[in-house]
Amino acid sequence: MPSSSLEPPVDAAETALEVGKQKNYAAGLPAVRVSLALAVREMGVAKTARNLLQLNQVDGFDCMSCAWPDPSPEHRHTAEFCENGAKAVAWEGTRSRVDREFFRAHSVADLQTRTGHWLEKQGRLTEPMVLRPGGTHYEPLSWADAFSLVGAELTGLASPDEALFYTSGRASNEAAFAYQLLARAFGTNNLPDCSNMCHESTSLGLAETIGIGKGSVSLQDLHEAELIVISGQNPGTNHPRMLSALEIAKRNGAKILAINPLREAGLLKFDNPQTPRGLSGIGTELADRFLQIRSDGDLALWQAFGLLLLEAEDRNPGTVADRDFISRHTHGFTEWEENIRNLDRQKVLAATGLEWAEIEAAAEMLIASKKTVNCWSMGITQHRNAVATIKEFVNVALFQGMIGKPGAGLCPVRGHSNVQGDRTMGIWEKSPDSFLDALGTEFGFDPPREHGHDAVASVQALRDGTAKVFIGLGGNFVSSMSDTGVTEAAMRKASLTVQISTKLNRSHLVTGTTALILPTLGRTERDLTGGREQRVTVEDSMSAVHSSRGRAAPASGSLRSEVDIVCGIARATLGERYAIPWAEFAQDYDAIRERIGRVVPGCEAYADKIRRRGGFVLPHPPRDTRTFPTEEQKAIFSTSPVEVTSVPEGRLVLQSLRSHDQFNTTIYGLDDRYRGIASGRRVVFVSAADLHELGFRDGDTVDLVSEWEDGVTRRADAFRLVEYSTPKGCVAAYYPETNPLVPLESQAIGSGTPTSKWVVVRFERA
Ligand SMILES: Nc1nc2c(c(=O)[nH]1)N[C@H]1C(S)=C(S)[C@@H](COP(=O)(O)OP(=O)(O)OC[C@H]3O[C@@H](n4cnc5c(=O)[nH]c(N)nc54)[C@H](O)[C@@H]3O)O[C@H]1N2
Ligand SMILES: Nc1nc2c(c(=O)[nH]1)N[C@H]1C(S)=C(S)[C@@H](COP(=O)(O)OP(=O)(O)OC[C@H]3O[C@@H](n4cnc5c(=O)[nH]c(N)nc54)[C@H](O)[C@@H]3O)O[C@H]1N2
Ligand code: SF4
Ligand SMILES: [Mo]
Repeated sequence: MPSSSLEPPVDAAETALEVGKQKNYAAGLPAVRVSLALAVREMGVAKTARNLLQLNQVDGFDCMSCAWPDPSPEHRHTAEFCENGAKAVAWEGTRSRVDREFFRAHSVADLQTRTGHWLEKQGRLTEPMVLRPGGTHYEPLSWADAFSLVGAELTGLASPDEALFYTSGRASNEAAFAYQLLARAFGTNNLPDCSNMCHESTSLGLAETIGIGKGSVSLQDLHEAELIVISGQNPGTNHPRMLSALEIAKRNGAKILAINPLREAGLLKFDNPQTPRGLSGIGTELADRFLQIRSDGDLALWQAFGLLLLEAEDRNPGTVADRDFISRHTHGFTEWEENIRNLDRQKVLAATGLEWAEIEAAAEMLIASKKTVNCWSMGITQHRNAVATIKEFVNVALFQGMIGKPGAGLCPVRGHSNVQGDRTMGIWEKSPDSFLDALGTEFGFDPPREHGHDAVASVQALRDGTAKVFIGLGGNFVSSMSDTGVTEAAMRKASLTVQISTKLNRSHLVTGTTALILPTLGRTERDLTGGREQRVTVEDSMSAVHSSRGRAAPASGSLRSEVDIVCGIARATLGERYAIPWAEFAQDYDAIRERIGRVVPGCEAYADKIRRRGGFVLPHPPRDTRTFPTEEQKAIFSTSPVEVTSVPEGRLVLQSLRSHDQFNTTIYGLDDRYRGIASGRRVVFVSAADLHELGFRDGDTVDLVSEWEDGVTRRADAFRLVEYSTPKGCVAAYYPETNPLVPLESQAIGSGTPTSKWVVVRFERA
């Protein structure tokens, strides 16, 4: 079969690629230097100072980068942000603009040859633009015309289920609530979101076991923990302020166990640039033990931990297991114990690539700890066995009674700053009946009950012609989704694609017959919708909800807020249907918050609660009262078989991950400082043993070819091999460049998340 992938363009500057030494610490002075240099270049000196001083402050705006929580108001610094938060602010606050002259000068065909980095670097979008059927260039149009165009297309569909309402995790709670209401009042649950590609496995694994798909810890728990386990996460790059929390925990005596195929700098040592110690380079050592695990070996590892904990309990009854917790609060312990006692150690060694003694030493850390926090991110969720792995985390936590007590708990670390909030607000293709009932009662209609499409199913529906309109509330669906070739071909079959965006990206260029760009305000900007100063609200990774208000002048006078745009589309599409007061919503976001308060569980009196200094924390029954809202009203022990997934001779397992200089498909620059990469992104990190065995050398250029059961060959060409410390058989390269290699149907079991961390590839000499 021929290659299925269109190759996204490659940056000409990549020829300057340099490979240096991998770092063994994160942050320090370079972090300050790099972030300030980028901020000043993009925003100028005065705006840099103004913006950064409001970042994550109680009366300022919430960092739009990751979902890491803020310390309580009294513990906040004047500079409560990290290098990557500063980069995100600078990127949004840039002085560059993409206006109608820009689009006149650049045809869509021309823009398709540019990289994602180049596209976003051109600056902020300034006014609504349309690409008409057969058109070569985007042209300006009025907001009124843009809304009627969307309304006409949506109302002309044969079924509401032919429309897809995608959300990226930056949308505020108010925008998200209005958006899901629009989709459901229109008649569909097709609400795919970036969560489908991200922490869906977490949401499912936790909902099925503890009854709620969210983490059970607060920042305080992290500070008080005796042991913090960090699996499948690179906090130094992706959640940099987590390192401050780890530093506090270490000072309080915590131990850290890190589990990762790569020895990420931010897991090893933190030089906190806000302390003299950090600036002098003394810093804080982080991981006390590091397990360099093979890809997707975590399920087997945690079953081995389970076994070793059971055996330790046998030796010293009552010292490891929390019998009281198990008997009062859990279900299924006996089956789990039986499954674990039969564990095949050889399978564990094969799956993890670790020595039994290393696993034992790590298990000793769990055995010794009375307060363990278990953290994870994409290295766990984007695997075929992700849901089973997360359930195994839960098993071990339940055995030791680590849920609902201070200093302990489960800590999935979310990605996008408001991805968790969007879910709370009903951005979910599978929202439960209880939510739909409340929504229907509040607005006087019967919401559709049939589950909608998730991200993968959305591509399939476009591909198969059963979906025709795609609306993106933020994000860059084309580049963030798996199987770029298939996804792009599917998007081109749409009749209309609409992107509500701040910056230009590939999703504006790979479009349906008609395409719209609707430019929106960012978090940093003053929102004067309805003639008054509006604020929005967001929820972080630890369920804390608070408000966010930007102060900067908008990038252009024509920008509209996300709320205003959603309400505009709703009015043009639904008119007076169900008498939903869209105009009032856009006039005063408190009108939306009032409805949120009546529909969303835990948000009663929402409009009042978010006025509290620092906001409020949403209820979480397992954390708060050790009640588990499952069918059994107990936490569930589950059993899963361990599969050792082997790959054919000469093949390798590729994981796709983030460099230090990107936020998802937003590429700030071409460096990955901690991994020693400069001026380029087309690299593959590979072990010395694999290089030797396959007959390649560091510095060789190869094409990556992925192999999947459908027999289709997917390629991504011209990557430089970089010898690196990674387990034999496991290689790594950046996303989104490697998305052409991830087969659409390669998904995590149950959650449907693309297996971005598990792609079988071979190298071909370029
Ligand atoms: N600066 C910055 N911040 C971000 C983002 C960004 O792009 N840039 N993205 C945001 C988003 S949306 C998200 S979801 C998060 C992502 O945050 P992370 O999950 O930290 O992101 P990745 O770069 O995908 O890193 C995955 C990590 O998992 C490890 N890993 C891969 N496979 C396995 C495995 O099988 N087992 C184990 N134990 N580890 C494995 C990898 O080596 C890597 O360290 O970050 C958020 N924050
Ligand atoms: N191979 C591979 N693929 C992956 C992953 C991986 O690890 N490997 N990770 C997955 C994960 S975890 C995620 S979360 C997804 C991310 O998928 P998305 O959320 O779809 O992608 P982003 O790159 O975050 O979106 C960037 C765009 O968002 C727009 N934007 C920025 N700020 C705002 C705003 O305030 N409002 C609006 N309306 N628009 C804004 C800008 O136009 C920008 O170009 O990618 C997934 N894809
Ligand atoms: S840790 Fe995340 S939320 Fe905090 S400042 Fe850094 S990027 Fe922003
Ligand atoms: Mo994510």
